[in-house]
Amino acid sequence: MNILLTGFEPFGGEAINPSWEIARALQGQVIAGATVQTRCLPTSFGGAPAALAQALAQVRPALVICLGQASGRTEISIERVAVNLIDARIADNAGERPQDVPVRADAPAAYFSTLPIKAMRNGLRAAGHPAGLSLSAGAFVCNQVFFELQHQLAGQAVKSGFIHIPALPEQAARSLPTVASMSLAAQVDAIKLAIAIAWTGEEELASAAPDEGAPVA
Ligand code: PCA
Repeated sequence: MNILLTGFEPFGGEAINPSWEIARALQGQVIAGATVQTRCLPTSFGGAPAALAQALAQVRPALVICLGQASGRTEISIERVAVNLIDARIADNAGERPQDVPVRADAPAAYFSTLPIKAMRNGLRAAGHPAGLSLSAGAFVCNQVFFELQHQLAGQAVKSGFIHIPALPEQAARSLPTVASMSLAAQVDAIKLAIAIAWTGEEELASAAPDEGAPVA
């Protein structure tokens, strides 16, 4: 059994993207009998969907979690919904900045995560990791990949979804105004636990959702 865990290339002028650093750190780990296989996706609208499709075909995962950085988020941010919209506020790594176009013209307006998101949030919090649910993955490459992921796996019995992660302390130290941050070690621990809950856990449907969903990527 394989678990696919993806991260992204650095983007927006950064030299590092913690989403890929986390994935790299977990490559090959065995979690409850399943092996974590990782891929680094290009932060470009033109390149990311094909790279994701290739990763799905090669790894044939039973669970997929895609990671992306959203500087400014204050917590491990488990995305609920991918929208069929691209509206880039900055250029991607290929210099493209598409605006007000669908991810796929022939697809629904949105897809929900099929991960046990509340069980993941509750489990992370119980273990001491700041975590929450998010109602928007933004309209940049992360949302595109999340939408593509859910579209490409629609109708299959493969749980899949997206998690945004905050800045690293060294990134926050360079940003003005400063933003919330979490060390790479803490992020790795949190994502490892999130994978374990997603892989083995059931959804906690009745669990209350505190106020969540405000910040976007
Ligand atoms: N974050 C961007 C794209 C790549 C990444 O790590 C986003 O939130 O869309």
